[in-house]
Amino acid sequence: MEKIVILTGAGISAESGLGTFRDEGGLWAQHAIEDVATPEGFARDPALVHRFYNTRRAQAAEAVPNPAHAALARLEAQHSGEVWIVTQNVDGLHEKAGNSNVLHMHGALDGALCAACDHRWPAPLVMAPGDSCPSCAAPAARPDIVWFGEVPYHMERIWQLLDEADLFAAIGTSGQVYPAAAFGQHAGRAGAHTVELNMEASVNARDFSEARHGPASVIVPEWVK
Ligand code: BV8
Repeated sequence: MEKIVILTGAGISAESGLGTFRDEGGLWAQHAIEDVATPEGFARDPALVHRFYNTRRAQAAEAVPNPAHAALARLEAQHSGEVWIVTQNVDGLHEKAGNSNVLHMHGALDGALCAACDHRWPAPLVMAPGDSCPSCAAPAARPDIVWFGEVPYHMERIWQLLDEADLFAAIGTSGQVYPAAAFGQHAGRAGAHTVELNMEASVNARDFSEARHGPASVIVPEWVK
């Protein structure tokens, strides 16, 4: 049975109105990465980091899946083999579209994490410095997001999926953040057919044997058919 593994990045959610990171006016143009997406930034100014994620959590709560997300949900429902989505995105749009095999390697906006005891719980829409952990009561609640320098979630399972994939697709990612940026090369070397679906060629386009360029809401439904 053909196993399909799909990596998604911010580009797949752009047409749902959620900002990407490195496009013109993107999230990293508004905030320095080290200030809002590192543990050091959170320690330095937790209020700024909570504001950054509160804004994105509210936007994600309102966002609706676009035809690219819907096409991947159709693919999982119709494909005879397994379909897995490994997403760098922290919005819940793949689940809203109907996919169930979704691995959030960079965490999720709807999750909260205790920096003191590692307890996880559903995040409130608004978080603030000093929010306490419902388990250990420490005032150490943070967004359950993987920041730079932190180890992404589900890595063992992801490498295994990449080793077993017959088809690997990367959708809407600039290929600049590791370890996700290495998945295309890894899957290709393990024997998968690799395809990149993106607005334009990513920095690691050479890792893919096929490329389709254009807006995700157009090229992903065409690719899924
Ligand atoms: C780790 C938090 C160790 C969530 C994020 C030097 C060399 C190599 C690596 C490193 C290095 N120095 C440091 C590192 C490691 C570092 C890293 O890669 N840094 C980079 C900047 C060099 N990585 C880490 O620290 C990671 N941890 O390495 O731990 C380890 C690893 C493995 C095993 C054990 C230990 C942790 C990385 C996670 C950081 N957290 N964000 C959040 O706030 O959202 S990363 C951030 O970038 C987001 O998560 C985002 O998902 C991710 C990738 O960005 P993209 O999704 O690709 O978005 P981007 O805007 O860049 O691109 C959008 C693309 O879409 C564009 O190509 C555009 O053309 C396209 N597009 C736009 N519109 C559309 C479209 N396509 C189609 N249709 C459209 N409409």
